[in-house]
Amino acid sequence: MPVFQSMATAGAATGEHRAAGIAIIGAGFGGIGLAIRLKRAGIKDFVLFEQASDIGGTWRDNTYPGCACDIPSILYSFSFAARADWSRRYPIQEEIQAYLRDCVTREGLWPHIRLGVALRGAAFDPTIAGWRLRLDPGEGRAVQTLVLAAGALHVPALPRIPGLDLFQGHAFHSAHWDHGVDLAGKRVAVIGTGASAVQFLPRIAGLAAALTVFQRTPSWVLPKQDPPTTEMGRSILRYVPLARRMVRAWQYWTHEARAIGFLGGTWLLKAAERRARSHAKRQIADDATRERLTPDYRIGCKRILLSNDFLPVFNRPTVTLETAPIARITRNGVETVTGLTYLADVLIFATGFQATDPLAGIQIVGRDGQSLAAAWRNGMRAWLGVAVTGFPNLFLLAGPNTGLGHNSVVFMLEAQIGHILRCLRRMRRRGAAVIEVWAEVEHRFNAWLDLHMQRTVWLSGCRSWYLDRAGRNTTLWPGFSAGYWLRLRGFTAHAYRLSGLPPGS
Ligand code: N01
Repeated sequence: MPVFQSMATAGAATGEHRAAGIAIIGAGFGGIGLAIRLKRAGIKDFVLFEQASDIGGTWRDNTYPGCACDIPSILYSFSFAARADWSRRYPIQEEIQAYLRDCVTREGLWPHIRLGVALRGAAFDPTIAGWRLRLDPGEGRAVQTLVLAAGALHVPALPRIPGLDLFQGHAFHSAHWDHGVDLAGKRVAVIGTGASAVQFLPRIAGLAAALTVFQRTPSWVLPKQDPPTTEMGRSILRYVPLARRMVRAWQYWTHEARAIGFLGGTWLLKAAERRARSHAKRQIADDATRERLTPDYRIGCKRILLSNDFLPVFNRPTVTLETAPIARITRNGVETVTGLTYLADVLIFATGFQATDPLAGIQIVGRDGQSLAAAWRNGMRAWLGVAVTGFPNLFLLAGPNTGLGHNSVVFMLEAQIGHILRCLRRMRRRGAAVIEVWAEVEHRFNAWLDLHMQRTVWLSGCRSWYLDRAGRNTTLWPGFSAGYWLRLRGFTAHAYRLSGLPPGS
């Protein structure tokens, strides 16, 4: 079995020259969750490096008006750090950010966190059985285990439109909202109508003197049932843990059932489309406008959006929906291919993130001198999103194919965190210096993944950030999240090779 034999070259130091400790890169949901579990497990030799000046990840970065989550609060939080006093069914950005900061404080994690330190590169060094890190500001550091928890939706994507740098007004990306720009009375142009735009457009539509929305592809929009929580409800959740667990379980399984549609249950998707159409009918007065806002692809192919106030934005006389492709950006506006120019004082890019290339800025060099970028030149691949062959002692959080379109990604992160802990424990128990997923195991898993992906709605013929340049879905899990959890549960010892073991073991 040549694949297995090739791993014999994985050198492993023994004795006193081994690197020690764990470096976690990124203090968002994933990094913080892992840090909590490590500390509670009595493992203290870990550092969390965060390039920004605060923790929170995407919930720190995205501060656009109306920013909120489309997964209920009780699910979009750690099962091991439950909170009862969410103000609404769906959490708003400020609350999630406060929750994460609260977790860090309560769990005593601040001493483990280094803010303002970015990982620029990391190379696996077999002589120390660990990773040599290149950090910025410049310091070198060696650790045994590296966990990349940088997240999937953190590198803003700017469209390749001619003239981007010509614009003389204020321009910013929705993920870096410029709160210093007052939109009142301004001519505002917004490019993109995805999950972010749907949330902030209703908040700015009433402010701007004229708002032009450039839509390339319409999104399916369903109503958002988002009532505020009541004092009694919050008290029950706070004082009756069983009730909290039951509500969480109910929310989890009702969301989980939605996967049936994404995984081939077309009847369920058709029912959702009917609901979205009648939602649009209730909300958009003009038939022609409604038609332009109605997708022609199957619901779920792109992320389904939840909103009660996005579609009515287009009933306003000051709002223009432009669906002609953009030809160029000029000094003072946006020009379409039809020759129309929309003058703008402010240009907002709601154009999403580089989800299929999230680690592009970090040079990771594995066991044989191969970089992760080279290993992923034909698209991201990992074993269950957590480990990559050729990259020993490296774990990913929110790695390839671990995103969800139907349930809470925090659940997926918890499954990954539990798995990493089991790997670390086993290494420590066996005295192993190196752990690496077998190439054959990763290969078989990806063959399974590609096969199962075929029947999903995400490959039914739309353009979305789920797909990479080659049209392969490298972002979503093609199954039930419970199935993912089951696969990572238990140590799955067969998947890994341990080396650098003490003599005689
Ligand atoms: O980004 P998007 P987003 N010319 O990629 C358009 C998460 N999130 O920031 O559809 C014209 O969805 C593009 O058009 P098209 C969530 O997972 C979560 O809104 O590619 N238009 C699209 O309309 C979400 O899915 C929450 O044809 C161009 C838009 O820009 C993810 O983040 C809230 C263009 C990009 O939409 C990303 O959402 C917010 C061009 N050249 C975000 N290039 C929660 O509630 C791109 N577009 C948890």
